[in-house]
Amino acid sequence: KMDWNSYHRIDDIYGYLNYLADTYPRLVQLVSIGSSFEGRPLYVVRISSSSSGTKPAIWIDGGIHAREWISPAVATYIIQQLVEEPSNERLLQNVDWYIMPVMNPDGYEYTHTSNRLWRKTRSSTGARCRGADPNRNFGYQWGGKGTSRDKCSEIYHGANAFSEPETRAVSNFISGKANQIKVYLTLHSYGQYVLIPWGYDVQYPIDYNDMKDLANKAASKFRLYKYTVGNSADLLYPAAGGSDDWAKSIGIKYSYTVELADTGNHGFVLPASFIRPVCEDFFPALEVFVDKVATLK
Ligand code: 0X9
Ligand code: ZN
Repeated sequence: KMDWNSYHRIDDIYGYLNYLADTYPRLVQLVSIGSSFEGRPLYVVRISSSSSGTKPAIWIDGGIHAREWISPAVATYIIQQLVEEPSNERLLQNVDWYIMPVMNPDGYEYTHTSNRLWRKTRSSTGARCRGADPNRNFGYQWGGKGTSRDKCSEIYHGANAFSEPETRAVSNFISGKANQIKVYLTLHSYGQYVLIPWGYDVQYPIDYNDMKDLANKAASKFRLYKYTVGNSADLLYPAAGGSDDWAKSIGIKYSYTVELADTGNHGFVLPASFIRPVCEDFFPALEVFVDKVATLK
């Protein structure tokens, strides 16, 4: 089973997802949307209280970057709360959920076995260095600012857009549901930011103010950690080929990158004692997205 007092290996996480799907078959479907480079399944958890299910949906992913362990921990916590906590039932009333807790399972496992600070996928590049940065590999403004064609770089953009099986599977799955998915949230660490596109350059979507209003509302729910809301390229740096920009580009209006705790004291190596507080602090913000989706026409 699962707990949020320690970080877990990929097999434990996948075991938990399978357990939930077996235990709550009317509520939870485990969809394998493809295979990672090393052959692991790429799991999306669909949570829906209706059997005919096409309510507007919220997508959440974690674990794009291997070393950002708090991200899969928060994503699995959200799944647990939505499925196993009866008081959260109203979050399922008007909304379907697609949650992919570990988008880059090969990288995630590699940070447990070999290199705690690995970031990228584990695909072979033909060169000495493995892997592409999945958050430079999406097909919008691919290869632009803040990316590298050096295969050994941490921000290597890959051989081409969607060269990685992980990003390709996600883009195929989301593209097929682009009309249903109203909110795209991708969980990263660290910095305590809610980042708004565009990320490829200091550019603002035409509906930037709508996006910022919703992000501010969500951020106002945080009690323990203070998150800064703003444009991604402004607050961090321009970086092209990100998943948030791609989701925005295909018409998902409310697309955000959340950089979870902390602000750099522990950075990527956040102690396990932070998992519960970060999860519990984040969860109430989801209500804000649910309310928005439920009232969209
Ligand atoms: O650089 C990234 O990919 C993200 N930061 S992280 O420290 N988790 O690596 C920020 C991505 C923001 N979005 C875009 N630049 N599109
Ligand atoms: Zn990241």
